[in-house]
Amino acid sequence: MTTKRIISAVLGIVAGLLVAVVFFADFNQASENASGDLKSKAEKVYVPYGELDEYYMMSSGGHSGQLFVYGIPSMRKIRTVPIFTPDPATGYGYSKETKEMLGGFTWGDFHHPAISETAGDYDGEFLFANDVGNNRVAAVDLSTFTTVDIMSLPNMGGPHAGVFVTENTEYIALPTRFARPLDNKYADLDKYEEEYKGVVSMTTFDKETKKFDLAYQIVLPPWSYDLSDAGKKMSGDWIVMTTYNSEFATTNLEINASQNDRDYIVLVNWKKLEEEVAAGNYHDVNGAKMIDPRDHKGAIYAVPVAKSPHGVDVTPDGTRYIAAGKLAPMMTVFSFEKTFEAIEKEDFTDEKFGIPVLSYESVMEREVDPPGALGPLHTQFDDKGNAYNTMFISSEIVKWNIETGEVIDRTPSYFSPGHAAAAEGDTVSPDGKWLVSLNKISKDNFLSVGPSHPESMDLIDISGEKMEHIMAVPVDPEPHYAQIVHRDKIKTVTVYEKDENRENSVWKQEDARVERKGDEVHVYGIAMRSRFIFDAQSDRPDAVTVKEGDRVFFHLTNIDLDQDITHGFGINEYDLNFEVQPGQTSTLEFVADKAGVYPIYCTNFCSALHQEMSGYLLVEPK
Ligand code: CUK
Ligand code: CUA
Repeated sequence: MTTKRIISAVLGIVAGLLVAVVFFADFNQASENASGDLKSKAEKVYVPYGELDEYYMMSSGGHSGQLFVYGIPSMRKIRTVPIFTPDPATGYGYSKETKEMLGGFTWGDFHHPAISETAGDYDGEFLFANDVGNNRVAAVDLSTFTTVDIMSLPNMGGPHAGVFVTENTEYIALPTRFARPLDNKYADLDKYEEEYKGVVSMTTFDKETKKFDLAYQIVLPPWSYDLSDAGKKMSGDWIVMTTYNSEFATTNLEINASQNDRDYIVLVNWKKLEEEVAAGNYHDVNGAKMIDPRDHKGAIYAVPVAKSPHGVDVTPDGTRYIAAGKLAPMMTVFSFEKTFEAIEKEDFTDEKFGIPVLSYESVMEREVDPPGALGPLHTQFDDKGNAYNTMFISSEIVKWNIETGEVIDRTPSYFSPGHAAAAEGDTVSPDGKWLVSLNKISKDNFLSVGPSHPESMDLIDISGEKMEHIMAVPVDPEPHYAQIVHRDKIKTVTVYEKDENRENSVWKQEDARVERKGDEVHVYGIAMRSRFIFDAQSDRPDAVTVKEGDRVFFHLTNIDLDQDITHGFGINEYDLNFEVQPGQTSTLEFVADKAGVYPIYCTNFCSALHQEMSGYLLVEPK
């Protein structure tokens, strides 16, 4: 065995023992919990029929590429919203518009939701999502809970460390996870330090057109970035990002990227850079306006942080930023005031890639190290000046006071939490009500479904001095982060507005028609209870005849302007299915490459005569 291998093996055994010890400890506590006041716990989560949950929880779906929507406190799942992944249940990725939006990709890896903010508070209008798998950012319109735009990001290696939004959603920021050469260039791994780069994408979103734009990017050292945050109030012009792999390891990262005692937090003044970009001070790289720290003094700084941090969060009042380290068992509180002073005094110890490094001592306010708490990952907040940290390895939530560092309470989670989400817990005004621990492991807490177990989520009441664990529920892979928003902030529509000028829409039955343009067939059709009308002139208005090889477009408008009267549209044996919600117009485009007779039917149960809502596609052989 090489020395490295021995170290690796020893680390593995130690980690395994720790996890085992923790699990046994947790099970003892679980049985103690079971003898507690179960009735009052049940009452806390029981939402009587006819009443609604107080909060929405918007949870990332990880590599499912979807958004999971839950009600809190009942923990009932309300909806799956497809974002990066096709979804036959809603026809997402099958209709022309959504297929184009997915851009040919079949999955995404969604880690961090961010609800749009006004003055540092959720405004409930849009939700943004990152795709670590295929370098994209997406927006979900929270009036319809549908994905409205997806943008690909150049020069990125997995935008893991976002999304997070600045105070008034000026920017939706996405730092990369893996370093890559810029501009899709090839460079050998031996050239890692010189040729590979970390990149932060600063994107904007227009609420009117519902479209993203890539405002600019910042090129950074080839460190790896983890979930980061925007400043608030006094720090509102800044974003803070944690990094690891200051070792520039290119192989065996679990050992090689964990050597240095310190990694870095990078601070960026986005307001300053915005001015620089407006003044044309950038380089064009692969279609992006690229900012290089070496050319821009006074906007980008680094602060040393305990090794291999996994996240950094700004306190609700915006005065501090808190980092937690996977390998250093503590939370570190940094002061923005001290940071700004050190910058003012140019109190720098070093420079990395043109980035001045501040001294740790000059900006650090406090290290919080609860005995035996291991693997702190992410931080949430309540309304009383307390922070809540997930402890991945010791499998617990630690509550502590930000001002004093005093540890107030600890409660086990079942098991190994990544993020936690508190009610409005990352805004300027947290509610201090519920905290959901998003766990990587459920062990045998649920009925077995084979070798792979579900992930789990714990609901914890944080309204009192002591935390109270209420319940655990299973969840599909894999929530990383979630946000919990008060229901009053979400304003959904009941139907899509009737718009006579909408492209391809048909509102009067007599206007339904089939138009041929060369070998393209355009059907301007209607879906209504309980029939399709494709061609009002035909004596069989629900049948369409095309020739083999034709390119067929079904433009379908749902003219039932009543909520929840959604119609589906499936073509038997053609592997096609999409839907039109009330008042919506949508298009299905395909090539009729199979001759024969193919039934068309409504896939979404819409009325007593839903079964009769059908027709035929007749494809004449060549
Ligand atoms: S990460 Cu998964 S638990 Cu992508 Cu924010 Cu920390
Ligand atoms: Cu329309 Cu079923």
